[in-house]
Amino acid sequence: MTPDVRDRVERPPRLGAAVSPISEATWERALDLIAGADEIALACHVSPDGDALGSMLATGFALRSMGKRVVGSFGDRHFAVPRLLRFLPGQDMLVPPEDYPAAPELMMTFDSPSAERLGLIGPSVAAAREVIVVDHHRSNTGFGTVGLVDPGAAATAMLAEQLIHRLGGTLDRDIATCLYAGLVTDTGSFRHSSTTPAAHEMAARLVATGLRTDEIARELWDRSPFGYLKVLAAALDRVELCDELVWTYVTRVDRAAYGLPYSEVEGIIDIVRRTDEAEVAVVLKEDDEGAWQVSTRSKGTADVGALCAAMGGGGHRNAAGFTSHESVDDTIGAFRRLLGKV
Ligand SMILES: [Mn+2]
Repeated sequence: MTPDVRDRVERPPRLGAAVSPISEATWERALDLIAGADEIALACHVSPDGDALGSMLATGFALRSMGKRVVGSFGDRHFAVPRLLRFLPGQDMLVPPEDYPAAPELMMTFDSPSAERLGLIGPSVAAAREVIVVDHHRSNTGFGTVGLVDPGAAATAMLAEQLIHRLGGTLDRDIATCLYAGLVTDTGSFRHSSTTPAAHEMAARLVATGLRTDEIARELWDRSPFGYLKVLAAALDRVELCDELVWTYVTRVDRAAYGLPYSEVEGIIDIVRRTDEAEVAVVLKEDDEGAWQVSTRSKGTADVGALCAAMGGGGHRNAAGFTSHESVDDTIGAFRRLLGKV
């Protein structure tokens, strides 16, 4: 943590949108609640990605440095940090859902568009005295008592940085690593259309702390156990292309043969979606309970966020998902009808 890094954040960081929908009064309300709390319960969405976990842990570091007691969690039935996020610092803040406060005085949620997306710890939202929601999903339901929600932000990490700045926190290497993981996850390493000048400016502030961008990239994208290649091969062997829709699926039997946890197959969509002939890509991933977690991606014409919302899920225009308890054929059939490609 060098002194000149602090100088660099004196000017408030810019958010994604030209005009932030978050009023100064709302920021003040959030800061007041945090100032008055001794213990703060943090939460992020189930099966956390880099943005969810990174934003939560970064904020946790800042709150701890203010002397707050902090716990964080996400409500997965099998509570485990996805392997590719285990390099993130601050994991000693995490507690499993069964140890999470049932009725926190102050709760803060990260990257979750609804209380339901918090999974097993979702009920704490209704029981908490105050809930500060930090999120950038357009589909955010408006839950909680204070909404730090800006759909123009490329990542929740941008809102977390803003919050940390307003709390008077310093961007040290731990905080920067967590925020950077969020920023690069949600911008697809600055490839997605959500990548704004503000996103690059934020990256510059984070990289200036001396974090290792090469090591973070390797942890997030460039490593996997051998079994992943075999499961990927099975998924690609089944891939189908019809009417600008490319899709495939991964079963829990595929994964069990190589002891591969569910979280390892999240990235298969990024390989399938590269198909030139397809406008929309879909990967159905069977979780350990036998439900299908469906990832969808669009190149821009189709609004998969809206389609997934109609299927009971949600997300962004170009990247969204939903859960299905129907068969693969019925699920893809229903999706294709919504897409108008049947
Ligand atoms: Mn996000």
